[in-house]
Amino acid sequence: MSENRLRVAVAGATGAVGREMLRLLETRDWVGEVRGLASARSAGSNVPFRGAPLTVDELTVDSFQNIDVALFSAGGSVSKEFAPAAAAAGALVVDNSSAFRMDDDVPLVVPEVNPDAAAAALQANAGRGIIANPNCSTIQMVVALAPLHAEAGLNRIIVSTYQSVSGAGQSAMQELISHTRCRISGEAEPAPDKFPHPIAFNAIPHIDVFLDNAYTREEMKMVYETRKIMGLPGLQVSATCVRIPVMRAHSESVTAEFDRHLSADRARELLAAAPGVVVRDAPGDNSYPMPRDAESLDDTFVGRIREDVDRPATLHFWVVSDNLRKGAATNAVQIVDNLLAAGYCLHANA
Ligand code: NAP
Ligand code: 12T
Repeated sequence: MSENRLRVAVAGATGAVGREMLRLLETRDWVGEVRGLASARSAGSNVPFRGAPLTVDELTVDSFQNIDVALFSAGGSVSKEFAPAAAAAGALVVDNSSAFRMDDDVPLVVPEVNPDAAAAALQANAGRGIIANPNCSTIQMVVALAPLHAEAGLNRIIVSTYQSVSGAGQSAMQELISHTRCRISGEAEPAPDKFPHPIAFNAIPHIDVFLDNAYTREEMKMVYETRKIMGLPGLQVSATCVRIPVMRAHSESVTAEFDRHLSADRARELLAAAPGVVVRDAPGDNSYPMPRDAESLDDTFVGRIREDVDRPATLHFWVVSDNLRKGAATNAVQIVDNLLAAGYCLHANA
């Protein structure tokens, strides 16, 4: 078996997402040798893997010799610079950044929604050897919407997000901790660094940069990525993305308009049977999804499912998932799981 295992590189191994990827790779029996890569700053440092320290190497164009699968999570500019080299060296790249998501010849994949799209990356003539992992906020929303769309035909989404600080990386998590401490002890807070305003005890309706249309790039990612993953170019989507002082797991209030009537009971039934979804919807018991309950889990949790007060084909619900897990590392690793289960050989130079 060991010679059949895949050699895996994690670019961004010291980051919030990269560490989570390593944790998941420990659980997969297709994983053989693992290489941890980061910038020159972290070269020589260690990250935990399989109960031992894994030495981190500097990411260079030569890092991907004899690598079968390269998981990238080191930012868009790093992906643009190094992912094509990794693919050219024979590795299948699963990229977590936004660098390639909207490229026509790069599949954007959520296994519960469009699993068959991934194989296009492996086509000898057309594939670029790169699969893009969608934005965290988009992933958990489409996981919940896909089973409802299959039944009732989705035509419009209005979504507001309540996003955790870990989406902005490890140093953003430190900023929430240190600013919260200052705020409680009465010390002066340092100037915000990872956020445009102090994040402690706050809610900031601004994630990523503002665009000319007054939406943020994070909001427009939800528009374009949702259309691409669901294969619905005409789907109407409007998003408001808000950062809140939560460490892990994003929450979303979703309003979904359908072509046909869909009752809340039927939606609950469909979601309960859907892969990767857990319904937590018992208001009488104060049971609904919350970020603290979703931490370090792979599922997408849905609750507060209810019919619109006025419109018969509109539902509202609340969806929560760990952005570092299903929103990033889990989805990326599941893409590889699925290709292997479908019988694809992912060995470089095979
Ligand atoms: P993070 O905690 O700040 O970690 C960044 C990682 O990238 C670190 O390992 C860092 O290594 C590495 N890195 C930075 N510059 C580098 C360079 N020039 N060369 C090589 N490595 C470099 O950030 P994160 O939250 O893990 O996010 C990383 C990426 O994942 C971003 O692209 C982000 O957009 C994406 N992301 C995607 C999702 C999603 O929705 N799918 C969710 C969260 C994040 P050092 O230790 O050397 O600095
Ligand atoms: N700005 O993968 O700040 O496109 O929470 C993910 C998370 C971009 C992305 C964030 C971001 C992405 C964030």
